[in-house]
Amino acid sequence: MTNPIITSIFTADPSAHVWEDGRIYIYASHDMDPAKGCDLMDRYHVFSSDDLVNWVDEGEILSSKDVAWGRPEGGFMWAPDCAYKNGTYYFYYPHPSESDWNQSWKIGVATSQKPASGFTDQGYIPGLGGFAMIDPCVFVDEDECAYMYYGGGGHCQGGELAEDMMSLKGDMRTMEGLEDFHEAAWVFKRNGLYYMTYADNFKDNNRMRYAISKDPLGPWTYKGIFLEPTGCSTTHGSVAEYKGQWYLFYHNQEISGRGNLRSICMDNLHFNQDGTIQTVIQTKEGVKAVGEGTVPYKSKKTYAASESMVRGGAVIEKTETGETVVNNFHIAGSYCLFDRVEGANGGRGTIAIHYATEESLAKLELIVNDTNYSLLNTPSTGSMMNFTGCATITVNLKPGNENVITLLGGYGELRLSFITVCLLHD
Ligand code: FUB
Repeated sequence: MTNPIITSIFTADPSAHVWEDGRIYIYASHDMDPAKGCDLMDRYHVFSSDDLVNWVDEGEILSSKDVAWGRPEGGFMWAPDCAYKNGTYYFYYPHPSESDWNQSWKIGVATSQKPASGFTDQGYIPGLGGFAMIDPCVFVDEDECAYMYYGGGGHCQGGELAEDMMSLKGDMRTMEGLEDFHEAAWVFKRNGLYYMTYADNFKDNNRMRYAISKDPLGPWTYKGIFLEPTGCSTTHGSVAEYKGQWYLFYHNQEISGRGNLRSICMDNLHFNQDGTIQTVIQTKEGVKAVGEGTVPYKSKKTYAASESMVRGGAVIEKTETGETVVNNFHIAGSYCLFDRVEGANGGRGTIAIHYATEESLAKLELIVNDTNYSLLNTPSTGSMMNFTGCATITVNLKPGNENVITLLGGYGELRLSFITVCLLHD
């Protein structure tokens, strides 16, 4: 596995947590492609792994259309976080309630009994929000007390959450001692010490800084910069320990070269003897596997294309090795339609698109039944004969075998080999 760790869709703002099932989960925001600034960000996806190398897209857990109190025009589903307490997962996300978005930020909460599906919006936390107040982070301490941190525009606040995890216990207060705070607060604990990490205001290339405290609500002692610019105008990260090693999760714009089409990454994070954090080395190689890697799929089915399934300029052809593939996806209007795709009892299915392309970043537009999943990345495999490319996304399928998956071309040259659909356990 290399960095970025998710390549098929653009993701940002990773919040990583290890839950009771032993897997590590990343709650990320989704830079939808084609990008329209940050306003089009929508549809949070969750990714899970038990070896840090094989990541499973657990699918979409919430979109702006699920938020009854939200901004009428939708979009603006910015950096989220998730917390677990007494058998319930609480998903926290910043979203405006009005068209005048930056004046009307709220912190919404959706809950589920499962870590990566079944979330239902519960409204927003009373008393939180306002101008530029974004990026919630919830830290649950060893004594089960939960703390909310959030902020933007140079202002960071923290406070205790009530037992219901959806209201405040007292007042929020300004987090004292942070230097050059911009946004992206994240709190974790190690050896009895609380750490707050955050993005700074470094021009056009934010960095990550951190501060420590013996109290979860500060005051904080500023300690320095530990992530230099990633090449992206924003920076946003989280820190988590998994199987005895600490990691930083962050985003860059490595795949797209654009600050509004970002990709999540992870690298090792090391502490010095005195508890200070060493500067994180950003690598292309990523981290080493920490296990075998199991995937929570209950079935897998392969679908190949035939003459009757291609239209608009797309053609079926045989490769040099006799394999049947679809070509001419570079033609606008070309498409390949797989009908009668099994969804069994419905629920989530991971679609894996197997392809070959010479282009650095060709794309396919994916439509499943009535839902447009927008553009999927199909990065280069080096040649139109090398079919090692695999673009994946998890979507919702209908029960039965009447699902229709359409792949639309017009975004670069590639050859499609086949697709697989893996159904996930609910
Ligand atoms: O992704 C939208 C916004 O950009 C986040 O809320 C910020 O932290 C920055 O990453």
